[in-house]
Amino acid sequence: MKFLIVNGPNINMLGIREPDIYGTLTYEGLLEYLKGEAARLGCEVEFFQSNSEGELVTAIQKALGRVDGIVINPAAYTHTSVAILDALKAVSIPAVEVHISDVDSREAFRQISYAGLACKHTIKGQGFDGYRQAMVWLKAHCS
Ligand code: CA2
Repeated sequence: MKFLIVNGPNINMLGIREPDIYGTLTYEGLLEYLKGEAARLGCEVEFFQSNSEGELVTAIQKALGRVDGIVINPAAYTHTSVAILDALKAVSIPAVEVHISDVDSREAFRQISYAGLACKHTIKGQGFDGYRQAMVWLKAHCS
């Protein structure tokens, strides 16, 4: 199986600010960790991160016919973006939503997820391991 792992705005700042919420691993460190975990699962993986909503929509569209599953942390766009929701619905690729923090125990606005409406499963509050868990879930349910 091949997965696309999509990350939204400010995820490239991981490890630089707010380590109490988002941990101390950098974005590059996260990619290295996930490359290793994907290999252990016997899966291929590619990554995309952008701070721009339109670029995230385009990356999801371009995944059509190329990947078997999408792991997506739309970050702040989770709570605002109908465009990302529509892109996930348009490609209809099995998707799992990941949040590093436990959004349910944070501000009320973080408890609304538009993207999640198009995802088969959501993993919250598991830190960086949530992305690995999402790949495991997709492999078990969508292969
Ligand atoms: O918990 C998550 O993974 C979030 O998707 C992260 C988003 C936040 O807006 C969502 O509500 C929950 C924010 C990502 C920002 O990442 C930062 C990393 C380092 C320093 C500051 C922000």
